[in-house]
Amino acid sequence: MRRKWLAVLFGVGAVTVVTAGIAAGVGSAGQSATAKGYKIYLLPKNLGNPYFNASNKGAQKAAKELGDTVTYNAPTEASATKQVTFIDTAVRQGYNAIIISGNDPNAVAPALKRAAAKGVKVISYDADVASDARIIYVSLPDLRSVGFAQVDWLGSQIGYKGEFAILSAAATAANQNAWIKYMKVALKQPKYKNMKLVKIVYGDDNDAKSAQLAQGLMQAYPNLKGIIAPTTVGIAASARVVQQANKCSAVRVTGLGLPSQMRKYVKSDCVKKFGLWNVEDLGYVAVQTADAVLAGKLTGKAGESFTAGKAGKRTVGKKGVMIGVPPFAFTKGNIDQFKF
Ligand code: RAM
Repeated sequence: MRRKWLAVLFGVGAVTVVTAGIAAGVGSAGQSATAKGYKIYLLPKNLGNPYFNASNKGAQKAAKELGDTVTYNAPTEASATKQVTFIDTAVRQGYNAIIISGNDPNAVAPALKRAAAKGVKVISYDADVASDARIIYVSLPDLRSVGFAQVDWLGSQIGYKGEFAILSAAATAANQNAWIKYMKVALKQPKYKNMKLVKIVYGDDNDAKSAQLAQGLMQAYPNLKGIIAPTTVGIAASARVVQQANKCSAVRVTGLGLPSQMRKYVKSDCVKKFGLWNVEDLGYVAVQTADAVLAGKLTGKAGESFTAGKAGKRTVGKKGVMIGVPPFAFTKGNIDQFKF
């Protein structure tokens, strides 16, 4: 499986197989008669982020199918401290499960443990939280592959040579930090020896802040050849800034982006290649998982598996990590196939 995903990630060979995604195909036919009516609280890093809105679309489809209710709410700022208030509120309001993408794995852990002590089932998705503060992490594609791929996407566009910077999300986000860690591992390979990481900046998944940081990077590093933004907010802001500055070919932008936000930059040849996964499907699988935990079908033990509705079989791995979705790479040749 992993090898196939890698092929998809690095090339574009198998992409058409999964074009529409699972959630996109879930319509009224998927509605089940067994309305259990669980109340699930979906708590992303922040509101107003198109990535999480897309995850909510898939989440609502799963909820409809299962007869559950999903409430989607979060702070407007990608702040862990602010997420704590939302966790406490969800508990007070009698939610049966919380699905969270953490802005900081540890800062939200005590509140999540308080929730668990009251019988609330805690699942993380997208960005993990401390492993003892959740039952299952519905994970993104293999972190190492995603980190390595981003370095290669940039390298292949700049002749594997020159200075580049990383524009990330919150400095404490577990998903971004894991990818950055693997980018640094990748950079030790001989293939990348002439690529130099000059700076890492954190835009907190705030569009204005990320744009300002991208501008600052171009000013501070006149020889900058590229920006890797492992965040959908950061890559969209960077592409906009670079295009406005007429620097598309001088400073290559890549990383993780939503096809819907990046399409215009790809069409104008400003951005050549970037990646992500089907984020609607991620939300869909997360709700399916929460429902299965609530129904007692999953306890988070390695080796357990279940059918995540139309997404098919998913298996819990070590430390409760369950890969939710496979990765994709996007280019001008395939971007129109992706609607999220
Ligand atoms: C942003 C968020 C999210 C991340 C994507 C790639 O929308 O930081 O957590 O998974 O980018």
